[in-house]
Amino acid sequence: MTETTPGTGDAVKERVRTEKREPQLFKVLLLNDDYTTMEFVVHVLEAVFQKSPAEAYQVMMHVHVHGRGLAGVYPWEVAETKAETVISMAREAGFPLKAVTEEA
Ligand code: TYC
Repeated sequence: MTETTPGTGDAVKERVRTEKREPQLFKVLLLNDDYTTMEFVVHVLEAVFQKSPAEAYQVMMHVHVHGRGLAGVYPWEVAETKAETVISMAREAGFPLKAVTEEA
């Protein structure tokens, strides 16, 4: 969609609407499993999602009890990168921890 800018005489300016749409946001969710240690999940939440130790513990316990929980909300590319970082850290450490993204 385009708009015209009034008050410019013959030189009517046309502007393509690029910056008016909000960036689409995505949730990064952690999933529970029986093998990843609580300590490792807390570490990931602090390191990748900049949670305080208390927040990280709360989110980890929410995932442990309810099966999944919100680690953070980001633009698409950031959300995908964080989910991949979680998975590669977990595989490196030998844990099956999963992280998924979902439209916010
Ligand atoms: N359920 C795991 C345990 O009891 C802890 C855990 C929490 C694992 C959150 C994954 O996303 C997770 N060791």
